Amino acid sequence: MKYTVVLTAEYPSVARDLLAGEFDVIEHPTEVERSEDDLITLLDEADAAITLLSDPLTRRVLEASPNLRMIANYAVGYNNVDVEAARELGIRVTNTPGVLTEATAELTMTLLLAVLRRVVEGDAEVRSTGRCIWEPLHLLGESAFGKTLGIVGLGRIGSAVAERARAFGMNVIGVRRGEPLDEVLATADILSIHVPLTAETRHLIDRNALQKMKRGAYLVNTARGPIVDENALCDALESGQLRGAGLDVYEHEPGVNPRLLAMRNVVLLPHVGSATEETRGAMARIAATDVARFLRGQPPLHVVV
Ligand code: 8YV
Repeated sequence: MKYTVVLTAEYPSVARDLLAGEFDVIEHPTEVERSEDDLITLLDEADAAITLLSDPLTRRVLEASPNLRMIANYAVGYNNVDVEAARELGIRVTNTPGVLTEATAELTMTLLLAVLRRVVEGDAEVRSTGRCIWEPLHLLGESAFGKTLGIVGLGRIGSAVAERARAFGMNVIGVRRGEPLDEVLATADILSIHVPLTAETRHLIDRNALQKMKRGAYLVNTARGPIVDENALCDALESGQLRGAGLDVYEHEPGVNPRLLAMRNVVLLPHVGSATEETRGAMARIAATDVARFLRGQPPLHVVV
């Protein structure tokens, strides 16, 4: 009897190619707002599944999925999985670390530079006027060179951002996860978030933290939205406490705070940190390889629990 692997979305084809033949593969269309009940239905037959960050793998879902022995989460983050419940139920969980470090660090620099240099405003202007207007005081931004970048979280991605920022002539200061933030908040001209979302990091950047930042500083977030109190961020942007923000992630994805949509001093991307062909393909290969290894009785290579 073949094991059944459920793919909860359309992943790069390498995932299917690595699994089809040896296993029964059931592929579902991508769904960014899947409910627990929908997921329970999808996982009914699954011995293993490759899942998206937007799949709520709660205790209820895990308990209601009788055959499920393994989840390969198609992301380095796994805040969508109740890891404690998985551990108790003996469900193996894997993730896709490493292969998205560079892509996410590049996107962080993209957002940082785009906000400082008002790239999106400039693009919108050229398109709407059909003209290239040159004036000495027009669309002035700020230089990254000589600025201090504060990095919250010095893991793989935070360290890769530090390396890139230094190449742009920035001073880089960082704090490791769990260390006090006061100094980095008070010193950074731009603050960039690179910690995972956990109970401890939820609203790590709250109203109080935003108040401790330099007036006119910037915030970049390519990690997870709920690490920042989005309402407090909107207040800080509206009051001028922050001059701008570059965001790839939001507190209530797929929703985006309407206040952010109305601001010209923020650059908003749809959670595309890992969205390069190279990286998404590599993530699919890692997830599928670990599923195959697990179902063959070999240890997976990227174990969370
Ligand atoms: C993914 C991510 O785009 O890996 C992560 O943690 O946030 C991104 O790489 C997203 O998780 C896709 O599920």
